[in-house]
This record gives sequence, C-alpha cells and structure tokens, in this order.
Amino acid sequence: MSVLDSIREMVQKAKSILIITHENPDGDAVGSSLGFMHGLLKLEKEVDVFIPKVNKMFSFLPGFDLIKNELPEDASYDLCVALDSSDLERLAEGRKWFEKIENTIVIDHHITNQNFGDANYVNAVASSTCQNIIVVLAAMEVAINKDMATCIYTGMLTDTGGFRYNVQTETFEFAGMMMEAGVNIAEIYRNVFDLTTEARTRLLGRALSRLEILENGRVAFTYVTADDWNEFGNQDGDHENIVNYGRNIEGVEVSIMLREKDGQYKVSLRSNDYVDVSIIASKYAGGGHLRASGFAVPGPLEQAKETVLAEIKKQLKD
Ligand SMILES: [Mn+2]
Repeated sequence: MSVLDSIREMVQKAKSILIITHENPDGDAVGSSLGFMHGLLKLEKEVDVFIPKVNKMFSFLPGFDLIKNELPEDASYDLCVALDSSDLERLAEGRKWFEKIENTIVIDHHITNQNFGDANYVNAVASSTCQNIIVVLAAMEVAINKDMATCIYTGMLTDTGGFRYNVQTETFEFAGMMMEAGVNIAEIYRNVFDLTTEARTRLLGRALSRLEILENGRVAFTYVTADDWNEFGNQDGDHENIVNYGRNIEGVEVSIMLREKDGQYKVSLRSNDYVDVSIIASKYAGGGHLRASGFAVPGPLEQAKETVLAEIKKQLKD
C-alpha cells in the first residue's frame, strides 16, 4: 500500500484529529495546518489545530481564530498529524500529544525528516509542506476550495521567498491550481510581505538614520537601543526586517544589526556572497545559516560593535 493510501485510510478511520506543527511557526507551518484543517472539516472530521504561540500576521488566513493555543490535559484524539517538522524536537509543546496519540501521520518537505510517524509523506523536492498538502488532499478526494487554497498558497509563497528559492516548474503548476480555486494573489502578497505597522516603520526609520557603511563599503552597520524599542511599541519581531536594508545596498557583503536587550546586544547578520555568518554565530552559541544568523554579545555598544566587526573582518576579501 502506498503512503498516500495509508494516510487516506487512517483519516477515514479517525473521528477526531489533532494537527500540530513546529514552534515559531512560519507561513508554511500555519498555512499547511489551516489548509489541512479545512480539508478534514470537509470530510466531517472533528479537527483541532494546536499552536501554542502564533504570529498575528497570519490572522488574515481563514480559520485563524479556530487555532487552539492550549489544550485541556484530558483531551483525546484518534489521530495526530504533524506538519512541516523534521523531527520530534521541532514539535516542542506538541510533542507530548504526538507521543500520546495512538495513530500518527507526518507530512513534510525537509530532506532531514526522521520519518517519525506511523505514515510519513515526505517529498523533499516540494517547495513547501503546503504543496504536499495539495497532493494529500487529492489522494483523499477533497476538492480544494478558496479557504484551503488561500492557506496553502500562503505557505508556498513564504517558503519560496515569493517564488524565488526552492522553486520547480511544478511549483507554478500547483500555485496555478490554487489560483483556479480563487485565491486573491495580491491580497495574500500584501499581507505576507508588505503590511507593516507605524511602530515598526518608525523603528526602521530610527535604525536607518544611524546606518554606517564600513570597511570600504563592504559592511553595513546599525543598531536599536532599548529606549528605541520601548518608544516604538516593543512588539515581537518589530526589528526583524531592519538588517535586510543594509544587505540590499550595492557593494555590501555583510549587514549587521544590533539590538540592546537585557544589558547585552542581540546581533543579526546577513551576508550576500561569501561570508559564512553561521561560523560567527556558532562561536557565540547562536544559530542560523550560511547567509543569515543571530547570536548575542556583551555590551557596551562600542564593544559589541568591535567584537562583531573583528569576526567579520576575518572573512572579508580585499
Ligand atoms: Mn516549510
């Protein structure tokens, strides 16, 4: 029996289903959870989506208000579906439910997936878990409606950085199917990439007013203080995009953004072509990727700046 057949059968047998995903859920995690929820509701299942903490930027997604931030200890389900998560640890708070519920399904697109469910549909060529949800819904003979498509298209859009990375020709075929189901392309794009707040924009303005270009144009540097943070609203994630403005400047290889927090400085680094910022992050017990990383260094500001600059200079080419 194929995995898709097993999944269809497990869903058929289940009356109540719990959907979970990874912590700090992105558009693919929230989109696949809600998209799959809508599909299972069509099959007249009792469905809960459990996400302890979810960014309200996704509140435009149909069904967002149905997300449960907590579950009663004595809740019980016939089936648990884990989405966009490569292993049990990624599930964080959801893990105990996954381990407690008797039947489990994993749907994902990470090549590192540990196949930790009873049935595992992992297609690592897919742009996103959302794209794999389309295949699973088709196998269950669920016709994709506008609500499902809106959630699914959102995950495809975010996981590909606006159809830039991780894109195959079939990605566009699947996106086209979502368009046929009626998604509002412009509205989703605006919600995901353009929409901001006054506080966020003013914080960005403060940071940009302090922008320095160093090392013969190869390094962009800026910072926000704890006072800026308090002045402009202090919302989770308000600073996140600032570092990209430095990276986008012609000639810049590395962009640095420091944020004062609890007496130390949180560092965001972005590079363009060759500086491996993950090496610097791991030296300071942080995390990240080749071209994007984060970690913390001690203050004061000038010292934090020098510490980070010294690390970057080790890798800068003439
Ligand atoms: Mn994903």
